[in-house]
Amino acid sequence: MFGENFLFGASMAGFQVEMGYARDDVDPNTDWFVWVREPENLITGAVSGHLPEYGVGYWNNYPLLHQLAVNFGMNALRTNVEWSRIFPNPTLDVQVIVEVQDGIRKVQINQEDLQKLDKFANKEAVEHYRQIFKDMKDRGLKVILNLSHFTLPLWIHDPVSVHKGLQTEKTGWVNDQTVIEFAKFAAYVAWKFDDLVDMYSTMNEPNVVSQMGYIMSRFGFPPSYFSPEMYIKSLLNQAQAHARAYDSIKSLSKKPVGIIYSASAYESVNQDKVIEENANYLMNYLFLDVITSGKVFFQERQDLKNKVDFIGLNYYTRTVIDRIKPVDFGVLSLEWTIVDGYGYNCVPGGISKDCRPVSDFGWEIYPEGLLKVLKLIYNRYRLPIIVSENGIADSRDWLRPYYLVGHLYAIERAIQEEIKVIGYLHWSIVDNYEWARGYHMRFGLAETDYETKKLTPRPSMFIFRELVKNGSCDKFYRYLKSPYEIWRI
Ligand code: PGI
Repeated sequence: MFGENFLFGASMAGFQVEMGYARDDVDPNTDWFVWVREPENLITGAVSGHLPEYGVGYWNNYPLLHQLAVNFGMNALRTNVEWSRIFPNPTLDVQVIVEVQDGIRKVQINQEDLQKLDKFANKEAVEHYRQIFKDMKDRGLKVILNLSHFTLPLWIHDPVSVHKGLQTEKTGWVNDQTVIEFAKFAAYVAWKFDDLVDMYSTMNEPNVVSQMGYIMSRFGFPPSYFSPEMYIKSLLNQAQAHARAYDSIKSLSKKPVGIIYSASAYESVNQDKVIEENANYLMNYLFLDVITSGKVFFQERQDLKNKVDFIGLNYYTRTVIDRIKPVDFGVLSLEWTIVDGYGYNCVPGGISKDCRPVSDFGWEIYPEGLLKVLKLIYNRYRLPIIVSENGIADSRDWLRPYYLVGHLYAIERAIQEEIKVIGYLHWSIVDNYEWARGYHMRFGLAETDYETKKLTPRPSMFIFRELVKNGSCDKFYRYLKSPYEIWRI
């Protein structure tokens, strides 16, 4: 049983759903907006050629989407405020007190600073977001508000210059100043929206932002510039930005503040515990360790300690690894690599090397991995966990019913084992703009007709509603035996 207060809902991100009518809903001021129409990226195929302004149109049709959530048993929705909409222009001139000593230890933002920030803010956007969150609340939905989901304002990040190796100050999370600006933004958001918010998270998947930005260009993320130094720097700056934003929000709000983190189950091809532990540490723990224990490599930072009230866990699939001769990247050395044919690295629509079904994106279905990761993360941090993303690109809704039941079953098992899982947010409620892959990937419980903006529930959305109503997967156990035995332990 999931329990009475269990949060059942869906997650979205501003950039992926807001635009749709190519009119008053367009926000041209993010790195991603520029990135997906950059000629070089279009020619190399790094991006799809689809444009976000022909998307879901949530900026205007949010009541429709909120009602859809309510109709299908949801009691919570997660989205984010786009930093670029609130502050389309630099906030650098609002000078605040900053304590720097081997890192940014404190950013103090007082009432006067907030008043100053108010002058820089786009009031229309603030008011519009307030209407959106008020509508959520009016319909009885909990508002889980995230502050940063992949996009950065253009005045902070010029992804094309970074990609080309040109000289620029606008290096996003690599620049220390971004930490300070983010703390200001966080304070401003808490100041303006706190009465409408139930839970905050500071950022979505900082690990993915760094990994896709500076190590792996396969997913077409900005700035796609290979640099292990920038990878580490951007990761540590996001940890600092999280901690400073946590402080900012806490100075104005009593609501819980967490972080959303993408974790995967790392499994080696031949039970090599050493590399599994190694990969787990680097990919799953390192970042969360910094903001819980304050340990940054060999240093201890009191100012980064105990800065999370809950962990939002995004889980999609596992990662299978194998040992290699250590590769030296200067700042880090790796003795494992990812094996094709499993996890995120499968043939779209095929089956994995383990004979498990694979999504349209090429991601293997592996729900046992969610139970594994929940155990690992809970045992290490002892913080409440909300599964803040989980879903599948499946335009035919052919595998989603099994995916859904498999993963909710994993959560039910975790709860039985006294792991504190407080909610499940599906990715996503409707099809939306899948970053570099545009509209090709359909992650919605409901189908989006991008021409008419009509949202049509898929069969799995009805299953979702049944699961919520029953408060358990009991009625759907037979789904675990198909297709190809989705649950094996
Ligand atoms: O791909 C589906 C979703 C995105 O639409 C969300 O914005 C993002 O938070 N998703 C999957 C992941 N993260 C998100 C898992 C990690 C990942 C990110 C990018 C894996 C490959 C590429």
